[in-house]
Amino acid sequence: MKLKKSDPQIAKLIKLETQRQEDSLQMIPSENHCSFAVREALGSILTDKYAEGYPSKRYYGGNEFIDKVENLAIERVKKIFKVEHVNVQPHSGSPANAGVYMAICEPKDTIMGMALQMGGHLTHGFKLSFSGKFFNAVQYGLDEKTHLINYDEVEKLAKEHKPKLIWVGGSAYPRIFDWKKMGQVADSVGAYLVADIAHIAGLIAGGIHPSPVPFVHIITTTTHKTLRGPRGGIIMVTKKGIEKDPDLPKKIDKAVFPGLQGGPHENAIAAIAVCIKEASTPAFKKYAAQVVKNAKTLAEELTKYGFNLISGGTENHLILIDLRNKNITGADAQNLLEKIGMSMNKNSIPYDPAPPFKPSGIRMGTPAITTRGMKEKEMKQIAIWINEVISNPGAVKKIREKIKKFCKKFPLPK
Ligand code: DSN
Repeated sequence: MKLKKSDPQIAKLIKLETQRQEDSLQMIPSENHCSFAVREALGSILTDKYAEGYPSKRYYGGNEFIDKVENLAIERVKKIFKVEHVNVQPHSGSPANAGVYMAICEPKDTIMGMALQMGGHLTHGFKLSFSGKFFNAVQYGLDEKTHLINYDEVEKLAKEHKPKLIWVGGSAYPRIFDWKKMGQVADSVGAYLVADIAHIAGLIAGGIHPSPVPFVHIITTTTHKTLRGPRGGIIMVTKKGIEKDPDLPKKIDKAVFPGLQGGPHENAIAAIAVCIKEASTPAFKKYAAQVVKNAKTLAEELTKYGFNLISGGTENHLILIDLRNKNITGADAQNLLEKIGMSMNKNSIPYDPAPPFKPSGIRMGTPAITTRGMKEKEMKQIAIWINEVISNPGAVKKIREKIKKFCKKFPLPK
């Protein structure tokens, strides 16, 4: 039975959310619009199947076709990222990162990651997350002037604390990571180096961002951000990882199942396979390059209007703005921009004097608006509207109407 008939309330809410996405600009940098094909796989009958275990080693029968799906997903990920071992079962990014801890750490081990407030992720050692509670988490940050990772501090802290694991990656860092430097630091203290590429996986797959593969032992990612797939997580082991510990692939698989999860979501795994096939096309390479071109254009335009960009700009898909010279908090800017039809998120800036719930910054990104076909010309227009409404909140109604019309020219993927 169709949803509209069986559950009209939910059907209506889905319709409203579809309309919201169509009529406004999704500029949260961790969001995207996946293809209809990805959604078709995600909504398929594969959701009905239990498949605890791994291909050819399941604890349930009836997995003849499921094994083929999971193997295809694994092979496609191996090929696109050029890695030796892949686990596509983590339900999302945090479970993938938990899998890494479970595979190589014991409770109370020392680990290192970039502080959340500096642009890192909750699971890289933030005190309220499991990673900060169960491990001795040492946090590194950014240079106060340049807002670039303070690699000297990373090296000093690593030498002092001798962590077992070091994370490199983040959620609000607009610059390219120096994978090589991080690799040298980790090697100098014998630590595992894990690249969390959740935000930039699509840029790496599209060949527009350098790959961490030669320098790290493990890579984790989500699949729904720049990679433009379903919500999901992946753990990869590189050649360097296997050279450090030949049992690493086995340890990772054992950590994910039975360590952390039961049955994998094979519908999501099928959708991951579809998204990786899409990400292997020339069209996706063009998309990834356009995401960065768009972010750079938007950054330049906003700078012209006097916005103060963390690190002075961007090299990837995201922009982090210090709003203090505009006399508005990140929370108020988020609400105001939402009213004109731009969805972004309030965000702490490095060394933010304001509390996390009312931080001084706003974070925005170009993955979803680029999927809709927007290019440099549209970024210039978006910057005009951002500047206009922040300078004059009275213009909300007028700009909202314009953005609704503008959105109609850029339909969501069907
Ligand atoms: N929640 C994600 C983000 O918005 O960046 C990180 O996991």
